[in-house]
Amino acid sequence: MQFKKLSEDKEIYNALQKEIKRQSEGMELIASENYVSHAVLEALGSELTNKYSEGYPGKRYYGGNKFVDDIETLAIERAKQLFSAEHVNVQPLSGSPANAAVYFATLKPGDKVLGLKLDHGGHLSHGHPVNFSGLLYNFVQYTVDKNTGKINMDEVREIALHEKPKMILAGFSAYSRNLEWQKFQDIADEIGAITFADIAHIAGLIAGKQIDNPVPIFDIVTTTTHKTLRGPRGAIIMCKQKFAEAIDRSVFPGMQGGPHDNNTAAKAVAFAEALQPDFTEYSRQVITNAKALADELMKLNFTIISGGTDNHLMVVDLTNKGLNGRQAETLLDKVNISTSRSTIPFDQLPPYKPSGLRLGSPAVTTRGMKETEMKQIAKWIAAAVDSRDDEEKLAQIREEVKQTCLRFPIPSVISEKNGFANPSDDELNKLNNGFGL
Ligand code: DSN
Repeated sequence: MQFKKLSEDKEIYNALQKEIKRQSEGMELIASENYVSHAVLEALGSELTNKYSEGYPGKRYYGGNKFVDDIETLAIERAKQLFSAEHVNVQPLSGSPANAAVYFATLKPGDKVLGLKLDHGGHLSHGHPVNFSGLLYNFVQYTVDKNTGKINMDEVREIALHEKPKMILAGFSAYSRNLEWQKFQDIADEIGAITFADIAHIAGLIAGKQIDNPVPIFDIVTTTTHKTLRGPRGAIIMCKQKFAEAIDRSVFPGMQGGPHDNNTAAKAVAFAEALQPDFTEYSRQVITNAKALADELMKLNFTIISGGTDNHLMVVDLTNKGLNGRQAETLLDKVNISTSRSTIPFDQLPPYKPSGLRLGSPAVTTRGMKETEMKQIAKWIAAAVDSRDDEEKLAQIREEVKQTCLRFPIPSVISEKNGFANPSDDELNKLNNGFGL
């Protein structure tokens, strides 16, 4: 038996409708999340999911790939244009597999890599001992400076000259300052190391020309496509031509089988959107909003690691507020504000209930929110923390958050009303008030 439409599968349909409602009525401050456009959702839900395409355009191991070749070639060309890349592989299924493919292409097990420590803002796949990266390779790590909360490039250089890693990795999942790409490259040149940047968090801000682009400088750069870049879940690898063959071989047949062609199409759509002038405006507003949120939180006596932000995110040290990141995450969920707990540099608490909370502005900016809403969000966070045992006050905040969210619709709201493939022009136009389409 096949379902004629999703609503006939009541269990999945009902859960999905609840999730759409949650996204619609909730303030999304998870720094790595965003809302894709209706066009990206259409590509994701397309018949391309039916196809197998192991290999690369013009060199497939299955028949019937003429149009998939066209789509993958478009995705590659658009990504090259967006990031000024010499070579792009658009097949990685997500960030960690992309990073794994980079290591497999360039290192042997046991080789030394220098990367940012996880609790200082790094990522699991940058050498954490429980991750494949830390298990297979010999990672040494740099940290942020205890006083400034910022990466000190003199210290990175000192460690690099002493340790002589084969690869230097620059990138983060919880660091709010700009990285000095050229300084990383200069240090790598001194010791003959490969440079690898993971720009998963800031790719959209780079594409929107608000943050310097490491792609023309670094040997290899990976990014996920679903964070500030506002595309489907997935990743890409960009590299200098001399690494192209090794990277492609590492992704397929080294790491992966058939690419997800519906995701490839959706990536191509997102890249085309990011090439438009309004994406520059979007990424500028993402940073403006993050700064407004950080400034207002600091006025309300919250401690922001490094004293502010240059990008879309910030890490709040909650120590002076008498609750940990896990408690804050749970508390804010109660008032429809989604956040993610975070370690802070030199954290005294364990990662499951760390001292910090990571906040980000990409999703709320896509909905069209600006500085006024950011200041209000900071006030709601402060009020929720101050009134954490007052259920009545929390209910009042939740209602205010919900009413604000409903004024800024998300693309998926369309699917709830009219069926996924048939939004009315009016509904599509309404989203143009924000940065949704
Ligand atoms: N899970 C992502 C994040 O939240 O930053 C990184 O992989």
